[in-house]
Amino acid sequence: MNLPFDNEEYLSRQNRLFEELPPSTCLIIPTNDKKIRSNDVAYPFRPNSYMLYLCGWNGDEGVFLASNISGKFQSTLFVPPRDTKSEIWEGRRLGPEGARDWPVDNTQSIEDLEPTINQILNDAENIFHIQGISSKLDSALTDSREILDPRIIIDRMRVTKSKGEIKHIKEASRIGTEAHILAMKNAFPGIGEWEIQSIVEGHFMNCKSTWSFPSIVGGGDNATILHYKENSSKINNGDLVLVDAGCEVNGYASDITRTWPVNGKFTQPQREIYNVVLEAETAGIEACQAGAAWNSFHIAASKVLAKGLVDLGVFDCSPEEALGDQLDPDGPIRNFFMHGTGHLLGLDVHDVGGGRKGDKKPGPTLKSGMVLTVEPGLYFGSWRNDIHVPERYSGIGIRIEDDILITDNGPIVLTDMVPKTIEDIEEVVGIGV
Ligand SMILES: [Mn+2]
Repeated sequence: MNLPFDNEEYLSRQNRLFEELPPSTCLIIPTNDKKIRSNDVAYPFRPNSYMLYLCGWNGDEGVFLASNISGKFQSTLFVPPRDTKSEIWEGRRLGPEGARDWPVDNTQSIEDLEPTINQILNDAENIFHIQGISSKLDSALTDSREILDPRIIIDRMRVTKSKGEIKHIKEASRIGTEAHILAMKNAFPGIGEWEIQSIVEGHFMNCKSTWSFPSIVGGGDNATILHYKENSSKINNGDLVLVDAGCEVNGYASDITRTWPVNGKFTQPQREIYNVVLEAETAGIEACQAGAAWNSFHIAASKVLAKGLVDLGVFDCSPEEALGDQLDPDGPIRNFFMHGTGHLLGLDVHDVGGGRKGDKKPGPTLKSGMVLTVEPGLYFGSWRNDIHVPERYSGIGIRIEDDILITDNGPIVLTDMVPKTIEDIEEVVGIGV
């Protein structure tokens, strides 16, 4: 057995959660369902993050069940039973016997889950369960009373990372850093976006890691599509390429973006926009101070972008007018900067805890131990016909993204080894070809 954390860490998470749950509660956390890709082939399996967080079970079936009925805390992990016939095809199973080392009081066969749940539904007053993860469990629990959602509590716990969690995020940042540098070194005019993707993801795989989200590799205008996923165009001499890619270590993500000229030399207009985004990113990172409000780094970065675009003549107004007068900048700047400036990072690349545009919850006040991304960008899609796109910058899309650890002594950039200044980038691009 080789879990990413020692049992004490898992047990303390379970304890902290139950300290906030009412007495006579039964908590049921399933892992993700297997998903069919086509016919009888499944998509690569990714365990559910809440399951990983609470007990580390990473198998493709399993349910974590814990209760505090009559003041007695008890936890059980239900796992697939040993079954030679199935193991011949799908791989060896631990079975309940082999899973005994996991941070739970008991292990049982998943086949015993239903009778156990029925019993516990009788005994417990409150049922906490995350719906929408396992369709089987959702339907098994439909006829019971009101289902309560434990995520409000667990998400708050997940926002601040432990030393062990930070170690895994640092490792994901390190591998991601290497992958981005490899891509820069081996690029040349005419390279396919998919070839850059293969360099990046090949390195992830080489490091026994995997992507934390499908990699975005967009050359020229494709960089102006925020979640571009085709990665199927060749990148022309003179174009920039935006690479937004990160990997996962023990479930913990990195998320890095760099934008660079595929021929190793920025043009003057590219330079102008790049330096505005870089200055905005620097200001955003500087604003990541413990105690600051969640949107401080968004406002700091947006202010620099607005001023930069006014100075470049993109806006014929004051920076304040370009920014808009809301706390969450929503002025004309949003024509060219449409997304938030960052998000929490952890077991999910867009981690739980709030703060994303459209989230019901505002983001948390910044605190030591939080990890987040800072990623301002400017996008001048030549295909936009809803707004006026200045000719000089048409076809330029630039985003710069780093992973930031908040500490009481200021922000630490976990991905600061990826070249970022124009000088450093021009020195690296193409030197491996
Ligand atoms: Mn991101």
